[in-house]
Amino acid sequence: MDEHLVLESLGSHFGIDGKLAGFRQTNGGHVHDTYIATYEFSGCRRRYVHQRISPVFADVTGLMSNVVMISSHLEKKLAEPRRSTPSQGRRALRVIKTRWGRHHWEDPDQRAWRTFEFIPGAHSCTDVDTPSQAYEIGAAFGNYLALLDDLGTTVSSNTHAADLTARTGAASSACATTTALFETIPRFHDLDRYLANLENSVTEDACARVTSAGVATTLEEVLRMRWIAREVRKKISLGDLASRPVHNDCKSANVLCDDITGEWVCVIDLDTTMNGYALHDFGDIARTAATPAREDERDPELSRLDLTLFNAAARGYLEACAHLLSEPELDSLPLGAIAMAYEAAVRFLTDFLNGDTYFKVDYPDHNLVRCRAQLALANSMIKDADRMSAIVANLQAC
Ligand code: GN1
Ligand code: MG
Repeated sequence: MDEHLVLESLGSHFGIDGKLAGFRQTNGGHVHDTYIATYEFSGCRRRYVHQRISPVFADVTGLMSNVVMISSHLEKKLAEPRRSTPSQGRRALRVIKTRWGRHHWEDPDQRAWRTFEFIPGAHSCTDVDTPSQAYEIGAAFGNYLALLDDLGTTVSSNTHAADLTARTGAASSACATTTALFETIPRFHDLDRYLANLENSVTEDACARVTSAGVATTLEEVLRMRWIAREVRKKISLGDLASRPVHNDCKSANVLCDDITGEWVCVIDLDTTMNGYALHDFGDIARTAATPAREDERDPELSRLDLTLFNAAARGYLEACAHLLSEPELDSLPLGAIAMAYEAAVRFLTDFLNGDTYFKVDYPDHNLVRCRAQLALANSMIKDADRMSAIVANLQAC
């Protein structure tokens, strides 16, 4: 069905009474399609975010039960009067239900759509140029981890349990203490899995791209760096890293910052929040907020770690959550930075070889460009690994 016709009908499915005045697509996010729609209600205008959910999420009911559970938990926590974190102006995402009380709606082509309240006066922090911006990104995600720390102890029989019950048909009483987050994408940060996928893609070479210009050199470099996967596996197999609710996609663009003060307002894109390791969250913060280069920078000289930005981002993160992290977790954070830049490189190269079926691209070799930028960043982080460790050690001592 034509996308515009679907967009025009969304207001009626999501119980938005006003008249649609217009919509625009945003360019944030590599997997979902996101639109900001304006509705008119007797002379007033109100905006909503409509999102078409990517098919990479196989179970939308499970996904949305997580999103609703997390956002209502965050809303409650941010409203607590005695929070040590100033929560004025801080917000949680609000999901708009369909007219039938569900959290998503399927269009005639079985594509799932959801709707959020629009958060005015804030922007997504795609570009990070200053230490104060880097600090806010770190602080937003550090607070996210801290706010979710008691998710397991405060949520009991709730929407999540009810949704899962509806889906699985399980007796609802059995879910009274269900708190585990639904696993929206299994083995999401398993580098070995991503490397195995890459090897399959090389063997299949579905789009005859393996022999295209320069690909062999990039592929060799990626494979030479697979020791990073071994290091992460080793660290995790020691068994002393806590598995806790983490965001799992802590890129700077997933933080909304106030248009005037620049302070973080809201963490968005909760879709991959699952039990996992702090090193992956911290790693993505460093990958996106500790370099002024964009994820798809063409000049490898520019895709490098900036230690001033790193220090600021790490400070923001650790001020908010270091008290919850164990010594081994804190020690693992710099490896997380290297691992996440490398993981992104592996995934972008795989998708390039597969013909760009997972990440949206703006031009034909976009995923290859992204891969090379992330490789350059990973290499720069490897060179500065000791400095990153010293910064983390120094900040945790504060
Ligand atoms: C994807 O969709 P977006 O842009 O929030 C991806 C992340 C990657 C990121 C790279 C579900 O996130 O894992 O790190 O691109 N999300 C999924 O920018 O695969
Ligand atoms: Mg995401």
